[in-house]
Amino acid sequence: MKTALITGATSGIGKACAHLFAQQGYQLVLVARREEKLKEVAKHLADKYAIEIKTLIADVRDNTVLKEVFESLPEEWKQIDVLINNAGLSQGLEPVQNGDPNDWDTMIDTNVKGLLYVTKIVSNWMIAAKKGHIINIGSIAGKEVYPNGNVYCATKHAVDALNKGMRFDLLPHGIKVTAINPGMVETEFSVVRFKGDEDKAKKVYEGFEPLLAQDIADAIWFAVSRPAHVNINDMLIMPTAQASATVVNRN
Ligand code: NDP
Ligand code: 8X3
Repeated sequence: MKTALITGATSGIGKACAHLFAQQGYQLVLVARREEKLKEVAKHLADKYAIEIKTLIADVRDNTVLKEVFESLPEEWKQIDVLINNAGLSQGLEPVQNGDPNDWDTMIDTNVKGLLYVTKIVSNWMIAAKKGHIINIGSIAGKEVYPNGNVYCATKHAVDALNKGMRFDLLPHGIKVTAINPGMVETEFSVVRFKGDEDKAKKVYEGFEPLLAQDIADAIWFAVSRPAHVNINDMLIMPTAQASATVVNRN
C-alpha cells in the first residue's frame, strides 16, 4: 500500500487531494492545525474508503513541534511515497507601504519556512526508502507579481525557486519533484486573505467560473500517476476565464 502525506488537509486543495488519494487506495498522513476539522476529514475518508489514516495536528511554522509530531509516527508510516506541500496562505492585500509586518511573517513562515521544515524531514525518509515524489503547491503568484500581492507573490516565487532547487538536490536519490501552480481556485483562501470577511472573499470569484479544488487534485494525480521514468516539472493551471493573475473575463 502506498502512503501520501498532505499538509493543509482540512480545507480546499489539500482536502480535495486527501479525497482523491484515498479513492486511489493510498493510506494517508494528514497535517493541519484545526484538530476537529482534520479528524472529521480523516474519519469520513477512513469510513468511506476503508483505508488507514494518521492525523498530525501541527503548525508547519513550528519546526520543533513538527519534528516531534512527525517522528512520533510508527516506522512503517515513514515510508512516504508522495508528499504534497500544500499548507499555505495569504494574509492581507495592501500596498507594501501599508502592509502589516505580522502578516508578512505569517506568510513567509508558513509558505516558505514551513514548506522547508516539512520537506527536510520527509525528504530524508524518502532518501532512506530510495523513492518518493514531492509536490509543491506554488501559484500563478509565483510566476507573476500583481498589485498589492507583494509578499504573498514573493513567497510563491520562493516556492518556485525551491521546487527547482529540490530537483537538483534530490536528483541523485531518484526523488521526483513537481510544482503545481494554480490560478484562482475557490476555497477558504480568500476568506483567510481577508481575515474572515466572507462578502469580500465571495466577490473575488464573482462573474466567472473559478477552478475547483478538485481540478487541482486531478492535476496532482496526473503528475503522480506518470510512469517511473517521467517527471512533470511544472504545471500552471488557470480557469478558462483567467488569462493572467489580474486579467479575468467577468460577465
Ligand atoms: P485553504 O485556506 O482552503 O486551505 C489552506 C490549508 O492550509 C488549510 O487546510 C489550513 O489548515 C492549512 N494551513 C494554513 N496554515 C497552516 C499552518 N501554519 N500549519 C499547518 N497547516 C496550515 O486554501 P487553498 O486550499 O486554496 O490553499 C492551499 C494552497 O494552495 C496554499 O499553498 C495556497 O497558497 C495555494 N494556492 C491557492 C490558490 C487559490 O486561488 N485558492 C491559487 C494558487 C495557490 P488549518 O487552518 O487547519 O491549519
Ligand atoms: C492564489 C491565487 O490569484 O491570489 O495563489 O495569486 S492569487
